[in-house]
Amino acid sequence: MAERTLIIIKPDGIHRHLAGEIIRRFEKKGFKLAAAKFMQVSEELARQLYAVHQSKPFFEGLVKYLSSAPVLVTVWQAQGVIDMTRRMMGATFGYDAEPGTIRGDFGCSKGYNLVHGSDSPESAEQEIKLFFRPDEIIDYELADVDWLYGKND
Ligand code: DAT
Ligand code: MG
Repeated sequence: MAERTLIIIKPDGIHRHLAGEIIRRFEKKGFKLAAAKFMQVSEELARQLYAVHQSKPFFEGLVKYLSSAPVLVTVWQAQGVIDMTRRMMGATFGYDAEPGTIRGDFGCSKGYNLVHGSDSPESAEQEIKLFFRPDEIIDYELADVDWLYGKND
């Protein structure tokens, strides 16, 4: 099965009306949407998602940020989707991120950065489990799959 990743449109993405724009980029790239949930993340769940950053000075602020307003949690599927989505998101903060990336095009904050994306197959698997039951992730074939992934050789 092709790789999956967890992408969260964070509170600032929702409040700044950028959810559609962010989804549009992943959709047009050709990734398959496998799950989506609009929700308010509890502080406890935010702590679990960001557990690797527990000891960092910004951890508490990060937990507050993610749980402060609703988010749109999505799962996308494609071969190599983790690396591609990370590159499409850009560097962690908008002031460093290249133009053309999501963070580079829409943000310059030192705390808010619009979007979360898993950074490895292992973290993707763990993170997806935090937000979705197996039956909430939909397996289906895109109608244009041959045109999307076809090779000219
Ligand atoms: P990324 O979201 O690019 O994977 P990360 O995993 O290193 O970045 O950090 C997770 C989140 O923590 C990030 O989206 C924003 C926040 N963060 C990271 N470094 C920070 C810092 N130096 N100050 C404040 N927040 C930070
Ligand atoms: Mg990260």
